[in-house]
Amino acid sequence: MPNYKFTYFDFHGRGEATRLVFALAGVPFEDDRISLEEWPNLKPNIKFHRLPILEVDGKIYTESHAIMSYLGRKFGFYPTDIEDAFKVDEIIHIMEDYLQEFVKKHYAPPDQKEAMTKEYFEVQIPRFNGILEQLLVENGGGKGYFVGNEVTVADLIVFAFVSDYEEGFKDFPKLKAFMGRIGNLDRIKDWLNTRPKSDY
Ligand SMILES: N[C@@H](CCC(=O)N[C@@H](CS)C(=O)NCC(=O)O)C(=O)O
Repeated sequence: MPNYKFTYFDFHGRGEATRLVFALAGVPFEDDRISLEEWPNLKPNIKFHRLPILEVDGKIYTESHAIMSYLGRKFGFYPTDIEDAFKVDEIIHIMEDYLQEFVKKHYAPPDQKEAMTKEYFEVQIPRFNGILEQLLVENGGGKGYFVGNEVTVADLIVFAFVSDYEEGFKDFPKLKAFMGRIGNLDRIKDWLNTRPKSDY
C-alpha cells in the first residue's frame, strides 16, 4: 500500500471530499492539517504555493478535483463508462461554481459582506441545491446516488460541501434523503464522528 499524505487547512473547503474518499475506501492516510497561522511560512515550500496537495510515496499531486478523481479511479469511485464519467465531471464542475459563490461571500469586503451573505443564503444555496435535486431525480428518480448505482466521487464532493449547512437542503426532499444515505454509510459515519470539528 502506498504511503498517502494529504495536506490541507484545518477546515472542509477543498479538502474534505478527498478525506471522505480515503474514509470510504478504508485506506489509511496522513491527515496533515495546516493552521492559517503557520501557512505563510510553509507556503513558499509548497508546490504552486496552494493547498491541497497529495503526496504519494514522495510524489506530489496538486489541484483538489484532480486529486479526488485520481483517488476515485484508484479506489473504485469513478465510473469507467464514458457517459457516467461525464456526469461525474459535470457535477464536479457544478460544485466548483457552488464553492466559488461561498468563497465570494466568505471573503467579501466589509462593505459588501452583508449583501453578499444574504445573496448567498437566499439565492445561491436554493439555486445550487435545486440543481442537485434535479440531477438526483434524473438518475432513476432520485432514490440512489448521483451517477449510476454506486457511490462515486460526485456523491462525496456534494456531501462534503452541502452537509455543512443542513438548513439549506431541508426543502429538497431527494437531496435531503441522499445526504442521509451517504451520512449513514458505516465508514462515512465513523469519519464524521471522529474527524476534527469545523464549521465549513
Ligand atoms: N484550483 C485549486 C485552488 C486551490 C486554492 O485556491 N487553495 C486555497 C485554499 S482553498 C489556498 O491555498 N489558499 C491559500 C493561498 O492562496 O495562499 C484547487 O482546487 O486545488
